[in-house]
Formats: sequence, structure tokens, C-alpha cells
Amino acid sequence: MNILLTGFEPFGGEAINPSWEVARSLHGQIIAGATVQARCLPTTFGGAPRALADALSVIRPKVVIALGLASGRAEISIERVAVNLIDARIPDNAGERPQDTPVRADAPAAYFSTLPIKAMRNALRAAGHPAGLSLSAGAFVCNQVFFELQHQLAGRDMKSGFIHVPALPEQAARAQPAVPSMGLSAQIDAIKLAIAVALAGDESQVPAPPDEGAPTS
Ligand code: PCA
Repeated sequence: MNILLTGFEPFGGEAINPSWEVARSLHGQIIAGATVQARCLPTTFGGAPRALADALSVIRPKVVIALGLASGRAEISIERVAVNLIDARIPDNAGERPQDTPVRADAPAAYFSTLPIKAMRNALRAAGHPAGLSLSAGAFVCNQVFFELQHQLAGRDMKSGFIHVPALPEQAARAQPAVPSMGLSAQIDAIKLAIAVALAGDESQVPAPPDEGAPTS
């Protein structure tokens, strides 16, 4: 059984993207009986959906988790909903900056994650990882990939979703204004646990922490 774990190439002038660093360091590992297959997606509106579709057809995973960097977020951010909207704030790696356009003209307005998001959030927090649920994956390439993923797998017996990770300390050290950060090994540990919970797949398995917390908006 395979789990597809995607990350993105660096974008926005950065030299590194923690989402791909996490994914590639877990490539080949067996977690809860499933083999992690990591793939790096281009940070381009034109290339990412195709690379995702190729990976899905080659790997035939049971579970898919797509990772991306959300600089400025302080915690592992488990996305709840993908919206059918592209509205790029910065150019992608091909210099494209589409605005106010749907991901797919013939698709619904939004899709929900099919991962056990609360069980994942609760397990992460219980293990000491800062983690929360998010109501927006933005309107850039990450949201596009999340939407494509949910659209392509809609109605199939597979679990899929998206997690944003914070900046690395070395990225935060150069950021003006300051952004929060999380070290790579902490990110890897957190995503490993998120994968294990996703594979176990039961929302009721992990009790909620006393402080439920508000979702990130
Ligand atoms: N983060 C961007 C795209 C690639 C990435 O890692 C985003 O949040 O849309």
C-alpha cells in the first residue's frame, strides 16, 4: 500500500521549501504498513496539476497528503477546504499571476478534506506539536493543487487533503518582517504522525484536548 506525499519546489525567491524537504526525507519510509512515495510538484499553475495527476496514476495511493509552505503561520496547519478560485498575489515560478479565475470552470465551488483532520490535529497536539485546523489554503498554487486533488479523487474510496507547514528557522532568520518558524526535524516528526493518524483513519480515535482552540482563518 502506498501513500503519496507531495511537496513543492521553492518559490517566491526562496532557495528552499520545507514542504519538499519534509516529503523527501520521508520517501521510502514505511508508516503504519504503508510506503511513503514522495513527489516534488512544480510551483506553477500550469505544471502542478499535471504532475499531481501523473503521480496519482503511477503510484495509485490509498492516502494522499499534499504539503506546502505557508510562511507566517506558526503551526502545522491542517487545511479543511479547497476553494475553486485562483487569485495569485505573487507570480508563480513560470511568471504567471492569474487572478479571479476558477481552478476548474466545470467544478463545484469547494471541496472538503477527506482526511480525519480533527484526529490528526488532536494527535499532533497531544504529542507536543503545534497544530491547528485552517479554513483557507489561500488562492495560490497550494489551493489549486488541493482543489485538483479533491476533484480528481471525488467519489473514490481514498483519503486526501492538504497540510501547510511553517517556514524553517533559516528562512525566518532572513524574513522582514519577522515570521514564526519550525525546525525541519520537528516538521518531519509532525508529518510522520499525521500520516499514521490518516492511515488509521478514525476521527474518534484521539480524544480532543481540553482547549479545542479556534480554527485559523
Ligand atoms: N506554498 C505556496 C505554493 C507552494 C508552497 O509551498 C502556497 O501556499 O500556495
